[in-house]
Amino acid sequence: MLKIFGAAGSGSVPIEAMLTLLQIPYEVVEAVTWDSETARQLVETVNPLRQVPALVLPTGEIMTESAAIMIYLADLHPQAKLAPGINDPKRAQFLRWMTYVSAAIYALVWIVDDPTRIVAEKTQAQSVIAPLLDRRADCWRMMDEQIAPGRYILGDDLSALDLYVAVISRFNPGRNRFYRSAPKMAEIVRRVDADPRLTAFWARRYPFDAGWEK
Ligand SMILES: N[C@@H](CCC(=O)N[C@@H](CS)C(=O)NCC(=O)O)C(=O)O
Repeated sequence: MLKIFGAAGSGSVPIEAMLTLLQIPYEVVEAVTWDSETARQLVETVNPLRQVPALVLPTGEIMTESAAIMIYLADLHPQAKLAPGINDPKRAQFLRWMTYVSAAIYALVWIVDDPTRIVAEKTQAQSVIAPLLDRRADCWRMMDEQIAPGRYILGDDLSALDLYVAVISRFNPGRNRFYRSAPKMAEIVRRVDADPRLTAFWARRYPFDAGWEK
C-alpha cells in the first residue's frame, strides 16, 4: 500500500484527494511539521528536508515534491484523465502550471511559516511576511490572467492542477484574497470544493470551518 507522510491542511491534501478520486487505498503518517520538532524528526526518516508530503511507494522508494507526486500518480492512472497525456496539446500548460504553483507560490511557505529562518532579528520577522503574501497573491493574479479555462483550469475536465490550486489557494493570504486576485480560478476552486466525490474527504482533511476563507 502507498504510505504518505502528510498532515491535514497541508500540501499532502491534494495528493490524498487524488488518491480518493482514483479509489486507491493509502495510509497517512500524520506529521504536522510546521508545528512540532517531533513531527519534523519523524518526517526526516524519509525526507531530509523534513517536509511533508513524502510518498513511500510500494517498493519502498521515496518520492517528495507535491507537484511531481501528483503528475506521477496521474500518469500512472491515465484512465482517470487527471492529467493530459504526453501527446495531448494541453500537456505543456499542465506541466507549466503544476510547476509554477509549486515553485512560485507553495515554496514560499518555508519563510512564511518561520521568517526567523532568513531574518537575523526576531523583531524584523513580521515585516518579511507581508511582501511574501503580496507576492503569492500577485503570482495567482498573473496565472489567472494567462489561462483560458473552461469549467476547470485546462478545459472542461477536472485535472490534478485543479486539486492542487484548490488546496494551495487556501494557504495564506487565504481564499478571500485569492478570489480577488484570480477571479477566473475563484469559480473553479469553488467547484472543486463542492465536488460531491470529495465532500467527506474535505471534511476530514481540510474542513470548511467557520471563517475558513479568512
Ligand atoms: N516543495 C515542497 C514543499 C513542501 C512543504 O513546504 N511542506 C510544508 C508543509 S505544507 C512543511 O512540511 N514545512 C515544514 C518545514 O519546512 O519545516 C512540495 O511541493 O512538496
